[in-house]
Amino acid sequence: MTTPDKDLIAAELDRARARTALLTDAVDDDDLTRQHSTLMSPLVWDLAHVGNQEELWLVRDVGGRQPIRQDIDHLYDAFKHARRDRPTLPLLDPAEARRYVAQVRDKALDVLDRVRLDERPLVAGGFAFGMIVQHEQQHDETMLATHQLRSGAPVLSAPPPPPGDRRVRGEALIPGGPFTMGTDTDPWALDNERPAHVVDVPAFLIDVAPVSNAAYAAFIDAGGYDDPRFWSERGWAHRQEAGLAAPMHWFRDGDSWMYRRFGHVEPVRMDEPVVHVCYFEAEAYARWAGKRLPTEAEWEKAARWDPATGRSRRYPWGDEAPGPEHANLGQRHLAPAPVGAYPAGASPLGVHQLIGDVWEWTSTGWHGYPGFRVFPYAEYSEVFFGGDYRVLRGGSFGTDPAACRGTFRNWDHPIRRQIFSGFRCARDLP
Ligand code: AVJ
Ligand code: FE
Repeated sequence: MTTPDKDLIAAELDRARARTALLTDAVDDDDLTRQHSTLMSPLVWDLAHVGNQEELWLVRDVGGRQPIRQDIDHLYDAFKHARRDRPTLPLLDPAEARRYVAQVRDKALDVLDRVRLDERPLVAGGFAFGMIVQHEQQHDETMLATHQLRSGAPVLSAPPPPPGDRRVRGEALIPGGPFTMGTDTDPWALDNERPAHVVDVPAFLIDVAPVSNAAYAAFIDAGGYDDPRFWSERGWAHRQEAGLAAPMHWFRDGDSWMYRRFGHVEPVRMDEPVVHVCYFEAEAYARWAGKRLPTEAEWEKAARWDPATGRSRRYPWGDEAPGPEHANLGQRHLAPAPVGAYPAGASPLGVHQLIGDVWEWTSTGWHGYPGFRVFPYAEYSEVFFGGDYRVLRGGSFGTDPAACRGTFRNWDHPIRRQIFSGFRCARDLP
């Protein structure tokens, strides 16, 4: 990726804000301030939090300007108040929050105009601005997940994704040997993606596509949820306690499976990747199928390693920025695309849909790479290292391209499934 210029940075800030506006203007004030699930913040919290982070980093730190609303910092500090408690805080109301984020943005753009992008490491390559773009886009994905949890009539719409291709099935063999994981050179890569380091990955097989609803329904029909042999001890305990019996948002209608998606009720599309499953469900499915989840390194090697040159690229298809032909990203569609829908996005070894559609659970815990250095703040990544998290890779239909690449790392608790999470399987060579 070449170093972004100021026009591109401003355009990326704009694009993120247009998405935030779409997600928050779609509902009324009552809906914005209400909590739709104790797992999520009220949408109006995400809105002002996005502005507050932008104020902290771009206006105060990069710009060296006076605070706009220091008095509200504590309300929007994610470490001070758990999501479930946020509705009880004296938050900015929707009109105040909109005014606040607009005011911050005006100042941030003024800072962008005046700043020299070669003066401090924080702004080299436009990093601080890129970090804020990615932060807003990540909260937009979180807000999209909140939309999926709200009840009531649909308020979002988008065209359906492109059709699938049944020929995309089976596994690809990824040869053993070293590859470069992570990056030193991507100007907007976050600290947890650095540094680049060589990992020797033994040969393995990986599914060419994420696990589909058809395959997952077969696991359910085979009694997968009722047989502890397929589940880890923790997974089984969680399955029992939470009463898991199908992916989140699925329900039975006679003999068929239905799901509720952004307010629409429809039959489950069997050729789509399964979404809204937790790590423990993914693990159980894999064991039932005689497979396992890929490690994070396996996933990244499958996504980035180019057998022709031995180099690691930015995406499965190369270094070119994702276009609509490559991957289902950016909320362009409000669903994962059917298996096989993106032949142009496949890797040289024939692995499809690694980027976009659904976040993919890996078996790896959340950790820093060898030589990790906090940049610029520990509360983004480092404080979660070693905690009860599993790494997810590849982004979903709700992930913006600005916050998605072959090196991008996400993480969550293994019981979480309100995120757009699915998986694919891998196995050792027989
Ligand atoms: C990387 C998605 C786990 O939402 O908790 C947003 C991203 N960090 N604001 C999260 C994030 C701070 C983070 N995840
Ligand atoms: Fe945040």
